[in-house]
Amino acid sequence: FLYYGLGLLFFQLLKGVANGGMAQFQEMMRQQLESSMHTELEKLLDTTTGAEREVSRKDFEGFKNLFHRFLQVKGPSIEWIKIQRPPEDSIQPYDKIAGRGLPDNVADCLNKLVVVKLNGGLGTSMGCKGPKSLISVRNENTFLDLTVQQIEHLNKTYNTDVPLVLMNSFNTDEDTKKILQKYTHHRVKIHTFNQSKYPRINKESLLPVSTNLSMNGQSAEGWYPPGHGDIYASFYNSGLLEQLIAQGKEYIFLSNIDNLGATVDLHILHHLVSQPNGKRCEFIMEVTDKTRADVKGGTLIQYEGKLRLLEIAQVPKAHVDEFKSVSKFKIFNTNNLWISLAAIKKLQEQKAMDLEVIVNPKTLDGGQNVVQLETAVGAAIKCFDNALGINVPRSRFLPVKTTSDLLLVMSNLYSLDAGSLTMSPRREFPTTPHVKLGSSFTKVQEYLTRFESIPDMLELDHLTVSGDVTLGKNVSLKGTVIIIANHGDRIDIPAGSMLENKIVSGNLRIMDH
Ligand SMILES: *[C@@H]1O[C@H](CO)[C@@H](O)[C@H](O)[C@H]1NC(C)=O
Ligand SMILES: *[C@@H]1O[C@H](CO)[C@@H](O)[C@H](O)[C@H]1NC(C)=O
Ligand SMILES: *[C@@H]1O[C@H](CO)[C@@H](O)[C@H](O)[C@H]1NC(C)=O
Ligand SMILES: CC(=O)N[C@H]1CO[C@H](CO)[C@@H](O)[C@@H]1O
Repeated sequence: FLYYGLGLLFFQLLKGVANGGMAQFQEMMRQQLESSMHTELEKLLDTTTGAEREVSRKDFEGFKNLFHRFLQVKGPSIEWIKIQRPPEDSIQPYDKIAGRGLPDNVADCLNKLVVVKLNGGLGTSMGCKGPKSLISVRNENTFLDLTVQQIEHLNKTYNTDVPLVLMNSFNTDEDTKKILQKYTHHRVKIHTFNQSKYPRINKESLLPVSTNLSMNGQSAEGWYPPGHGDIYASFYNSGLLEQLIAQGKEYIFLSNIDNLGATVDLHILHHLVSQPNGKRCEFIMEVTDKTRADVKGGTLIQYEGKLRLLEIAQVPKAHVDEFKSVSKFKIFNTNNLWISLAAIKKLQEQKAMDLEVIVNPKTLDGGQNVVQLETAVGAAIKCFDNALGINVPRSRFLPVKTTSDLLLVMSNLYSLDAGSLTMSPRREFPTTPHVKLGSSFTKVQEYLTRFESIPDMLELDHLTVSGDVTLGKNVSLKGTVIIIANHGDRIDIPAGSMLENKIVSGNLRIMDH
């Protein structure tokens, strides 16, 4: 039933009244829910005063809109039969764009640009406390350090003034700001703003679970940052969007801070700023060829005459296999996006940003079942004029989500130059190896203790490590290497070992004596 298990009581009460039929009944119930929600939100606002009340009031406007659309959704937002292949020129190969070369006025292009990083996430999935962006990824540099170095490098090379904007969440704002002090003397201007803070709602009653806005104790569990689609509203509400437009900025380049491949690409930037008036491109999504590892990624389709992002959550069950196939949907969204600031402002003011609502169910520590309503930033592509996909090389998609990803970027497969990682020319194949580290490597701290130094991986194709395994200094891995210590066993790979196409299992101990 549409509104979960909710309102069984309502249903009994209203059944008699709702002779006019199901539609009318549903509409009554929807209005009832919405007005209860509004009452609860007012009560929440009354638990605070001053600036916090002002911020929450703006956040709640966005939440009301999202909740309204959540209640109205009647079935899947996509009709499968209406999906069309995007027209030939709506997803352009990167080479075609880069082939046009760069103009003399690169600095002019750069001066219109703002780099925005999504910095709302915590390092929890990698066993770290605090913001994910503060995890060290390479030579003691954090994600944030690398980002700052990249922008500083642009500023120095082209004598420009590209600001960095971080979208923080209430989870990351305080820790991030402390760290930002260390960049005070760097040649890059850093701005931050907060994502919205929305109330989690009870799965049955669909009402907020917290009774106040406090982030202490139990109440904190009742709040969440509503996904990266929130950037449009919170950027606008922060006043920063307006401020940057007033400074002559025209576009943002937005990406996840954990995507180390998301550097400012001058060819894409030039393409964006050089479109003739009247054909101004307001939105570019960088997509890349799908491999079997990315079958769940969102893809671009043509729908009702516009480019649209299709996410797996929107796909009817019967078509999921089709969606995952590499032959029918060949590309996926890297979440590297280039967006016109003026267009965001316009759409925000017209309230025309109707992003699909993502319903994310959660269970709180106390066992309460809640849902949080979210949106995805790329879903906005359908709202912008002359939107374009650019099929970029895989190297622009280098997300670090797990310690397996971390092992790759820490290794000699990549070299680091002015904050950017590039694949070593000494690797003969341009593909990255497949690395699968087991659960004893999940937490960064533990992973680090298990590698005395990062192995040489230049000639590696595939690595699986599982169980209680350690690797000594200066180990070299080639071809396919599988190291498995079963329960109760332990394997220490001796320093200086070279493993090529080897399976290591059983017990192999090296002990001090
Ligand atoms: C951002 O969120 C943090 C944490 O909730 C808060 O301390 C800070 O005041 C917020 N900043 C703004 C500008 O509202
Ligand atoms: C906020 O609500 C929580 C329960 O959700 C309660 O434990 C706490 O005392 C409340 N705090 C304030 C300041 O009212
Ligand atoms: C590392 O191991 C390789 C063989 O795999 C060896 O040739 C090299 O000398 C060793 N380097 C050090 C510093 O131990
Ligand atoms: C924001 C910022 O620090 N901009 C600097 C970039 O570099 C030029 C000189 O290369 C400085 O003049 C800017 O202040």
